[in-house]
Amino acid sequence: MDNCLFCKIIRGEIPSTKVYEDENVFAFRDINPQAPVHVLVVPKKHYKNVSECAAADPALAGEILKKCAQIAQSEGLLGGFRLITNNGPDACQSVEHMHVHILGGAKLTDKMG
Ligand code: DGP
Repeated sequence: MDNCLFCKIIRGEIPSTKVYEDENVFAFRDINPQAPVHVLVVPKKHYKNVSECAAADPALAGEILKKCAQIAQSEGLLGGFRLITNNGPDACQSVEHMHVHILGGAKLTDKMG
């Protein structure tokens, strides 16, 4: 996707603070962190949201969850962490490239919506 922000980050055309990369997955720090640790985990292949990714490639969707757990561990989030994926306008998804937020590093609020 030529004009997708996260595709540009994956290609290195826009700088980011990379946390993890492999053949299928890229992870980087959120530009506007909502917690002491705030990492975005994205598939390298462009899917607009988790609904599209899970329908087209459920193995990749599962792999992303596995990588989220591994990254949370490597970030030292031993006391717990939260995964969020905003899917569509009612969830205020602002970047239409599937991504999972990893939030942690402090006691998070119990309010999620
Ligand atoms: P969402 O609202 O779920 O679509 O989250 C999109 C996130 O992307 C938001 O938390 C801010 C982050 N973000 C937007 N632009 C950039 C950028 O250029 N670099 C980085 N690292 N993060 C960005």
